[in-house]
Amino acid sequence: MERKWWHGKTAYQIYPKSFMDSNGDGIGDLPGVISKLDYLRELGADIVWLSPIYCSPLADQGYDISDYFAIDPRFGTMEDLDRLIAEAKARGIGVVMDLVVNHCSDEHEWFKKACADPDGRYGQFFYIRDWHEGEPLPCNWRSYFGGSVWDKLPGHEDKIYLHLFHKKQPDLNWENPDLRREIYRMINWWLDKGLAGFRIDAIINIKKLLPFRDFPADRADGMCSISRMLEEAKGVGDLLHEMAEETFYRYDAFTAGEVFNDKPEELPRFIGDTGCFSTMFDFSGHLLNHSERGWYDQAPVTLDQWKHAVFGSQRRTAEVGFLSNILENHDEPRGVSYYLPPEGRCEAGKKLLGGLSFMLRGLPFLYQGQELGMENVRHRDISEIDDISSRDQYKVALEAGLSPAEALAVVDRFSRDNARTPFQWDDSPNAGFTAGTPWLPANPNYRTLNLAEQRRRPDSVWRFYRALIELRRDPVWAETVVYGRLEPWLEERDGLMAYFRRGDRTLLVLGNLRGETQACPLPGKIRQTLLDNLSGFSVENGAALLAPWQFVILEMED
Ligand code: TEU
Ligand code: CA
Repeated sequence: MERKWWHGKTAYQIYPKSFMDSNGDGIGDLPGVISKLDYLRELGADIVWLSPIYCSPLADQGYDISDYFAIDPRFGTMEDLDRLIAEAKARGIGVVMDLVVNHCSDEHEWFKKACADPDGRYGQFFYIRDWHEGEPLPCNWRSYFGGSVWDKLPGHEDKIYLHLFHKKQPDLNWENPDLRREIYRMINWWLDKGLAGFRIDAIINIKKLLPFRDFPADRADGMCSISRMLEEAKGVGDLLHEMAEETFYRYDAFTAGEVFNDKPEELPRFIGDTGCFSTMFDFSGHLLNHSERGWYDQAPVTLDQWKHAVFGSQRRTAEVGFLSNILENHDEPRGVSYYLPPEGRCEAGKKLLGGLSFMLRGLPFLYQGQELGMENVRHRDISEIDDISSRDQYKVALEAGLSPAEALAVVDRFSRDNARTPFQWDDSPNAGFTAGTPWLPANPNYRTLNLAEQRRRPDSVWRFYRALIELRRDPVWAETVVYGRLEPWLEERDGLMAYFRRGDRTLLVLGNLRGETQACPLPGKIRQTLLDNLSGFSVENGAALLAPWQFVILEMED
């Protein structure tokens, strides 16, 4: 495998709206991010991904872009962004932006022109079809946020357009070379500004199954999940390679693909040496227990399930490339609330989960607040939820017969708002995020769970994450931590997650996934303990006695 400049880095996702508000309007902004660059440096982040800050009506929190070349005034100005890129660079941090090109906003001028003249140039930028009341739709696919993927084209009684996501997110027609050229021009314009690269949104969806057709319904609404068409659609790799050649390769840019529904044979073309992305996220944990029926139908995920899922991903990619390992992002609940059983949601458990994920082979991607062990929030009423996806899933749960209280509990478990509450800087009002009223209330636990408190305490979750990042950059360990082969140890043993990292040194990572002490047989002699989330362990008869939720990184004799 060819070595790349970004392999040894640690990446960090910022959700700008909820990171730091500089002007008291309750919305996080770019000057806020700039004011925290020293913090990011101190933590050890090398690559920072900003969720969208382009002009947007914020129907889907910025994933609905109305102008790819402008910053939304709520987030700041282009000057702020230029300053952010420059000041980050001065601290050795590369800025990565979100590339959202499966769709744009219905308020983008392309879509407005398409509505004005569906048969003209811009009509071809979208999927527009003739349709008359009473006729069947071109296909029965259910949009990701509920309802049909088809809606009436504004201003036309007899035309409809396609949107796989919200109706304010019309899909762009990637079959059209004219559209593709516009997109590549835009990407290069940004890379010329000095971006380190992009996180690429929902990208598998750019290839549609044409001609459109129905699939068997999977819910009472008569519609089917979009995954059905993604399984059949062929040729996304060709589009992605063209994009990479026209843009990313020319700049040696870093790209992280948000890829769901990939096919095994596509892996080398996606993240191999000449792949169209640098890396893609490992969503195997998030896909566990997934149900097409909806969130209400998903059983809680266990740590043992998670272990097998990530080991599976490691196996599939060992000879191919680098995955980006995540526990959470802006679309997911907080990792500690999702993966840890209630009795494990303590600081030891949070460090255990963080350490096990961070030490996998691949690029560690932290999500803002993860380094503090931020947790899910509880809501009293669905009206407190902002996220469109959660509101849809609430309805789905009610329709399936759950009571409002049960449906709300489901939403609390999965809601994207869990990740979107303000970053908890300190115990001052609104967690120190804003001097005004935050657009989404802070998690009330900020009074005890916050950065200022964790900074003061040597055994905090935050200090533990810092130690993990330092280990990854330490020249003594980097070769092994970054490139070392991952080899599971005692893989079939429930309640234990253990693996070797074998490089120029041999590390053994051990995690006790249970709230009881357990003896873990050791494969050899320990040379030293590099990291421990508790305070040591004893060895009896060649086995390490691991305390509940204990996590250790050991150097072993070869
Ligand atoms: O998410 C893509 C995606 O597939 C979503 O359906 C995701 O599974 C869902 O949000 C879970 O509730 C990306 C972005 O990360 C997300 O924030 C956007 O809403 C979406 O694309 C549309 O741009
Ligand atoms: Ca602001």
